[in-house]
Amino acid sequence: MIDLRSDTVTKPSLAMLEAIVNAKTGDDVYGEDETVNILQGKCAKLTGKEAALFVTSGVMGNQLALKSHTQPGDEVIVESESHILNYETAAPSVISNVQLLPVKGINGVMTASDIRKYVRSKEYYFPFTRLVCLENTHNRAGGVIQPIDVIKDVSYFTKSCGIKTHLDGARIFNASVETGIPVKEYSGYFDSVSFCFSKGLGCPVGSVLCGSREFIDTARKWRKILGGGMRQAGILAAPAIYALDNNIERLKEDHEKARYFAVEIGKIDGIEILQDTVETNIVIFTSRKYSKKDFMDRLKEKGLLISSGSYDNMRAVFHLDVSFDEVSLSLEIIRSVN
Ligand code: TLP
Repeated sequence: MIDLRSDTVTKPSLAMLEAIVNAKTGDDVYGEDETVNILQGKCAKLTGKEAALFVTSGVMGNQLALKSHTQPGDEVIVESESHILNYETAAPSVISNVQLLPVKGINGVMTASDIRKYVRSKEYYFPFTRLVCLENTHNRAGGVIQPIDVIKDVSYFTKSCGIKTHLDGARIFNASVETGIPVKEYSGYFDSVSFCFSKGLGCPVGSVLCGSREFIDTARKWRKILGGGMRQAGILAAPAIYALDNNIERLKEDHEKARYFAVEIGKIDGIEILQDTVETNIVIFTSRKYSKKDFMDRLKEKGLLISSGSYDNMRAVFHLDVSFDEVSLSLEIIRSVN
């Protein structure tokens, strides 16, 4: 089976498994896991933040950020196709008691002038606009990279109104290797940033949240409240360290696979690609001939898994466990069912 459902489906490599076996561990609830501490130090440095917190998942990173930045009754501005709004099980309302305000961007990109219109004035009956979240790369828009000038403008504008910013950087390394802009530069425009080890970096588990020391101390408390305090978590931090040292540059290969796939699938009659250009490792497309479910079932029968995107869209995600040959094979399968 060729699995293009997500870059989360990768299995730990032998080298990662060795890192797990050799990990020095301790009880992280006491702050004594050497490997977790090394990983957190590395992530803080990488993002230019004072501190970092290893967490179980991307959702936990985002939700701890929301919880630590906001007060109940606050409003949080997100892009209308963002992961936080669409795939996090309404957690902001459950955990933080905040209201999300979706702002429609173009291809996942909302600008400072889009956001400006939605910032509340100070009348007592309005919620307080506390936080703006961006997503880079943008998943539902098809791995779109947020343009750095847009990020700069959003940062400048939000700072000028005292609004905090969080970056859902689940796939920030995909953006960084493609643009050449360091993760530290991207992160510098935000109060907090989270990113995932369990996506393109190929780890079995884990994400990280980075920010000021005070912010991370608050997030650590909330992580514990949510049951996310881990003990000998070094066995999960070790593959993450391995991934940071070895698996970042190779993301470019995944982008090449995605671009090749997009060009070829675009030639198939009845298939339409969402993006004008594929910027990173995600390709979103629709079939004019079949319903989404029908098309996906047909592919599955022939040995290809893809995922359901938003609305009529289907999604193929490229990662380190799919070879160039398998990309060609998946195109053959798609041609054969179409
Ligand atoms: N995205 C998953 C699904 O939930 C859709 C995927 O397969 O792409 N932020 C972004 C931008 C994400 O794409 C994801 C995962 C997360 C956060 C959450 O990460 P996890 O799954 O580790 O909680």
